Amino acid sequence: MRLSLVLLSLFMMPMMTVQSAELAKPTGPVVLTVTGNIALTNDGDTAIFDLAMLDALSQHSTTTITPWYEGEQTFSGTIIADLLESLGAEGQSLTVTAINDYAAEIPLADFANDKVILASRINGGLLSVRDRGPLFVIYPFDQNASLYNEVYFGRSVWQVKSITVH
Ligand SMILES: Nc1nc2c(c(=O)[nH]1)N[C@H]1C(S)=C(S)[C@@H](COP(=O)(O)O)O[C@H]1N2
Ligand SMILES: [Mo]
Repeated sequence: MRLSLVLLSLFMMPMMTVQSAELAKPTGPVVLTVTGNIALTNDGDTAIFDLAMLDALSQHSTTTITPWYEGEQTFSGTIIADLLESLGAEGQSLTVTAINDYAAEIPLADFANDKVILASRINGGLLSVRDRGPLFVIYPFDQNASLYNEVYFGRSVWQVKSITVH
């Protein structure tokens, strides 16, 4: 009896591993596609997210001056480091691509040094595409003055649609 239980659990283990490598599927419109070196997927070898899935990950708010809006604004959304960790992402950098196909290369070190978010909200309301949404990479410029320059502005991709980990 005990032996058969041990054998059963040994047999089940690889199945459980396979199952845990599956990410829930989006039920709403897909707002983000993540590809590349990730361990968890839900659509072939990619991970696709609706807004509810992004909202279910750790959230953070940053109140800051930016070059794109008048005065201080409060941005909130998913902490990119936590999004990457939740997918078992590994590598050196991200390529973040926008709806208009603008793309920027972001070293993963940026996410270890500062709480960079994939903002979905501005002052509590959804970022519309017209307002550079639905997702905008926001650095905490007001927390770290060394971010307020062209290098990080260029990595501040708005209207984000996909991320590749490599
Ligand atoms: N979607 C998108 N994000 C983008 C860009 C772009 O062209 N498209 N340009 C980047 C660069 S290189 C910079 S310096 C800033 C420029 O913002 P601005 O065009 O409002 O000055 O946004 C960054 N984010
Ligand atoms: Mo730029």
